[in-house]
Amino acid sequence: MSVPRPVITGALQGDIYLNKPAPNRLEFREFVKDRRQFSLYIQALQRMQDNNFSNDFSFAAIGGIHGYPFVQWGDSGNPTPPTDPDHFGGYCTHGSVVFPTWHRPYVALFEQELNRQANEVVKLYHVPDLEEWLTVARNIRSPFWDWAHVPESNSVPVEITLPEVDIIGPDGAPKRTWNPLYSYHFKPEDLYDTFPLPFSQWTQTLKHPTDSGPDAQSDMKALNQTYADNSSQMRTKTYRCLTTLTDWEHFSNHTTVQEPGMADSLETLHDTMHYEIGGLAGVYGPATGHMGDPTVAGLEPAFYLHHTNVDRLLELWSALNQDVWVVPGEQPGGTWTVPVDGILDVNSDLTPFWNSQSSYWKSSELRDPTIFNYSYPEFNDLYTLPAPERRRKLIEKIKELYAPGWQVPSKHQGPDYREWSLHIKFKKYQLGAPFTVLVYLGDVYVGTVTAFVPGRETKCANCRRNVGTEIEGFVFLNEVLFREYQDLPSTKNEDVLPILKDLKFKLAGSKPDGTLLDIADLTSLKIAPVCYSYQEGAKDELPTLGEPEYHWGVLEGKPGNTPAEKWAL
Ligand SMILES: [Cu+2]
Repeated sequence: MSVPRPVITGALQGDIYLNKPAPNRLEFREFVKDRRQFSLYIQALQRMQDNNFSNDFSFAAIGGIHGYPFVQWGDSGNPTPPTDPDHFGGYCTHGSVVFPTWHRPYVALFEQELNRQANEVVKLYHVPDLEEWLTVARNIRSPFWDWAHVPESNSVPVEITLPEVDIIGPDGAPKRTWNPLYSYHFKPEDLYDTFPLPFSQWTQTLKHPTDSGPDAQSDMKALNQTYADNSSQMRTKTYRCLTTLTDWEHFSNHTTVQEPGMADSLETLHDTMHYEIGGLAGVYGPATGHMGDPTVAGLEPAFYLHHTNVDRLLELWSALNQDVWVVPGEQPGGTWTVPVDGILDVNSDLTPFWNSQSSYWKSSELRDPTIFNYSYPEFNDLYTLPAPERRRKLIEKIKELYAPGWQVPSKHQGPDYREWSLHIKFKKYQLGAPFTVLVYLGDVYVGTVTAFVPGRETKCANCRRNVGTEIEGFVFLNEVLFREYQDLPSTKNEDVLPILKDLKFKLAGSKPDGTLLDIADLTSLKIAPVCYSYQEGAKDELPTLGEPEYHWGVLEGKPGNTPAEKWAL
């Protein structure tokens, strides 16, 4: 071995605090308010993007770990890609029990280089307040975009939509510069021309492409519209995920679990945000952007704002479920180093993330993010509290952040109150393309469940062995019921079931030849309305859910209608 292997340490610099074990990763909209911090972040990201693919710590090389160009990173695994056409050629693990823990060192790797570059950039500064700049540089961490915390503007952070941004330059004067969050511009050595169509013809990453031709641009209006239409549902989904799931199988990934969990997994929430940021052909625009396809998503700069937040949600959930961590499970489709359907557990190597010259990080070592020298602000001041009090404070914070923004009308409150949702399942590889199932009540859009899967022309070409892999998610109905049916007498079966006859389902996404997908194409779709009694509880208590009652077969004549006996198959 001639060149040392890249070892993931997390950010190397950072100060010691009394109220937290390591510097905070900050919410992006808070993060940008510190102009020094934002200026260093933008320039650090520019330098990462300027670096060449041959540098393991360049933006392109880090992004390429996730999927394309399907090459070895950091001397991990075979030097050549898997030859089996059923075998996925990236290192990322989706649909498996290590989805949350694999992405933890991945974001830490990004953050490690971001912090290092920020500390290089600050050396160029010759300003009177240099001490403050140096402090900011040492403590800079990868910010998270808390997409479930909906701002009054109901829009995405403006900084990801602008081609240029204003920063403070090394001489202390304002400076306008190109925005590395707007897109990543490919270099020939990134091998982007080996990506499948339409990605091979695009010289930069796109969010909601204006078309599938070579001149496509990002349509930021479509991005904001998609976010706005989904934000309230995503907030409800995030709240239900954090407060109702209590085991790793349901929480960690989107693959169907026999016993229903009543909320989206962390990965399912994450999948829909990939669609919201990248776009899928058919709803707001005509083409799928990079974030919508896992083989190229790691090259979109907003990926890291999103995945830092996914890591934070993992931390919030883990703090409420301290005895729960990775359980054994399969890796459908395999990865660069994991065989198809290989069994993974808490001691599996999270390749390609070296923790020394000869060993990899394992999920068992990654329970506490302090190991990568970062923390989250929700935990500040809680570290020294006794466990029960710490838990109560955390629940209170989660409720403040995510308890649904809509109110249960007073006439519906009480012991008879029921929550309604749709349990949605489908085979994720059935259409050979990423897609999302859209739910409407009458003509009112309600929510979606997304298949964040590679397009057919990728190396996971046929995925025949995993063609049966089923994923699941939920769409919550009470908000739209209360808003659109104000005369609704109660949330009991006899009052709600007749309304569900107004449900409509559509599909967004396109075939490799560009033609739009239709809901009728998704023959594996199964949809069942489900309800349960629901009590919110005190501000520092988790909600209580009653036994779920499934209403199979009531969507007669609609896509996905499934009789009870076919549901589990
Ligand atoms: Cu992702």
